Amino acid sequence: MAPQEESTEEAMGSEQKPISTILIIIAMQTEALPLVTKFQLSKDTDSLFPKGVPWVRYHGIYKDLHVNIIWPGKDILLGVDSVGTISASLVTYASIQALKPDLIINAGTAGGFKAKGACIGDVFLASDVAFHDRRIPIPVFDQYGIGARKTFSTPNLLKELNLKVGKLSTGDSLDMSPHDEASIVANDATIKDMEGAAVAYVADLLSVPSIFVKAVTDIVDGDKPTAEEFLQNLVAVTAALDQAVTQVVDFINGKCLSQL
Ligand code: FMC
Repeated sequence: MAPQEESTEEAMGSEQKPISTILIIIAMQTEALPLVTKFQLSKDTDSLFPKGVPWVRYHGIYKDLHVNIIWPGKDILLGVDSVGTISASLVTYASIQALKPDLIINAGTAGGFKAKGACIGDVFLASDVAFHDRRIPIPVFDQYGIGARKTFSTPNLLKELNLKVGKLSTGDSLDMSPHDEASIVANDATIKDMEGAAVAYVADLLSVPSIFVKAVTDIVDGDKPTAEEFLQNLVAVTAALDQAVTQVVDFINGKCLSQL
């Protein structure tokens, strides 16, 4: 058999075997810890990651799944969660290399646009992701900067769970400059975060399907200051997020990628 045919068969095989290993990438400790408890995961003692990095892996068996929660940890100098695209890309890359997951779930909080139907506490499954702070006004580089891509399609999961669907726009700021706003509108986004499109880029690069579960902590086009609203709602909205992620994982259990 020609090598090309073999690899096609292999690829089809992985679509049809039950999902075995999942990687849940979560930027903030507050979001991650309730899920660590829920899935009864333990902290990795013998880190897969290079010595000295703050990245943390929690792992264990939940139902028929090897579940890994990866949290980029606290910044070594400042002691705050390592949010944003750089840490998200690095941990996604290192975790895929080490764990060869069947599926990635990027779970987290996000800002939502009420004009597009988002409310505080809503949980979204992103249909598409793109960046809003990588402006390169040269033909084709402009599209590279935006980095728009579709997420892995999960029609059955959507039918089963009560999640909203919308496009996600990612950038490295919590606030929104007028430039960012114009790009977010151009991206047709309903929700805005600081990691999603970066995780999607790395997952695509290494051919791992990825989905994005995002809960709305703040209304970007509302009248409250974002940082204040975000901090006020973080804990309560995290409960909704964690409930949705548990439902997603329960749905995935025992299924193949093609059944999602
Ligand atoms: N804009 C951008 N990011 C976020 C947001 C908003 N209005 N609300 N919540 C978030 C997410 C980001 O993805 C970060 O992980 C964290 O919460 C805020 O630092």
